[in-house]
Amino acid sequence: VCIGPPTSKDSYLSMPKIIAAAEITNADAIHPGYGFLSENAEFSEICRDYGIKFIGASPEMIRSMGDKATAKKTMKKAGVPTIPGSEGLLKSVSEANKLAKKVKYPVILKATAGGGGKGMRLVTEESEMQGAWDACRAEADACFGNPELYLEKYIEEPRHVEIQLIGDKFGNVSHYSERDCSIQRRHQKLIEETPSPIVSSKLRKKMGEAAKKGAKAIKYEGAGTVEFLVDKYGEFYFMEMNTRIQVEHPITEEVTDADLIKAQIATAAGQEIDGKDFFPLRHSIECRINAEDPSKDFRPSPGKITNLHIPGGMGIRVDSHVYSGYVIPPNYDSMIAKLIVRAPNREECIIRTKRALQEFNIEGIKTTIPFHLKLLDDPEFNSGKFTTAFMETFD
Ligand code: MV4
Repeated sequence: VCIGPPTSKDSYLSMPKIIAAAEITNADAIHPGYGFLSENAEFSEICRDYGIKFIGASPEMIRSMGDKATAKKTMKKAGVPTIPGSEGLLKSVSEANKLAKKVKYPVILKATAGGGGKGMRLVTEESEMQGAWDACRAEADACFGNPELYLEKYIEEPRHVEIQLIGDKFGNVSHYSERDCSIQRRHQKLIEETPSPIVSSKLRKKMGEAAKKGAKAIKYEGAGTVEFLVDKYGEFYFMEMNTRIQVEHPITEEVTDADLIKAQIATAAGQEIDGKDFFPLRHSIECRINAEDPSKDFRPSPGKITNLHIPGGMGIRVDSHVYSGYVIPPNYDSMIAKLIVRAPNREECIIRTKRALQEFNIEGIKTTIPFHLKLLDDPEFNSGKFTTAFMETFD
């Protein structure tokens, strides 16, 4: 169904166009994927009004988790560990100064409407607070139309570890263990793995139970992910909750043998789940193959794929829509494929991922494949002892 011109604003982000496509095909439900309208409360609400099942969170859930200060308050009340800081929104810069003194510098100012890295300012001492406050509020207002901020103690060199969940309408919630997404560049994930090299089976159980407790408190339905920061002492703290399926969900499927999209559709259709949890049976790594030039600051590299060879064999999964002759338009996200590899353990998984990346051949455009090959040879990556700061020193 043609939903409009290439510009996303007039097609994939146009609610009337998507609803019209659903109407003319007599669709019972819409699976929103990730990005676009997948976490849009208004769209979730419109689907409900039109009697089309939105395979995603309710508008109320999207709104409550989309406001980060409210989400944090809700999780704290449910007994999920949170980072010390303000109880909700900051009223003034003097309140920010008072709280920063109490939790001790460094602290971080965060936009309540933010998330994913936009609208944040690190503050290392009181003399920086006023400037950071003004800049952060202005950025938050410009980006999200909401200048409200909250404050947290800054966790230095943390790991990003997230827990996958599925909930049903009967209040049952299962967790599917964690994914480690610590390797990011400008808040864009490049590679994800599970299990996390820093998560013991004891910590996995604790984080899984905490995420489930939070999800049950809000009667969460469908697929969701609770993001945690893990500090160098192995303490974990709630950061955000994503009310959608995520790009990196296949690695969870590869290690748990679960089908997360099937579980999403089943729970959206009102089926009951047993609430049992899923634990990793092996290791999995995902490399995001983007049409970008890593030697030119990862700048987008759209255009025609003139020749393509996709790797295969044992433990290799490639999720992609591209083929030889395909033209990557400049209008959308640059991710063109996901290479998802599974193996009995991390060491073998890294070796197998390197083999698959060497076999991958994409001609006509630049991709992140050379970057991944270099990363997988890095001693720090191989040791498993890296943090979210890793990319700042990797070149
Ligand atoms: C933090 C933090 C340290 N301390 N909060 C970045 C994205 C947004 N979701 C929250 N982020 C962070 N919040 C406190 N209190 C460090 C980050 C952060 C980060 C987190 C996960 C993965 C990569 C990151 C890169 C830079 C900063």
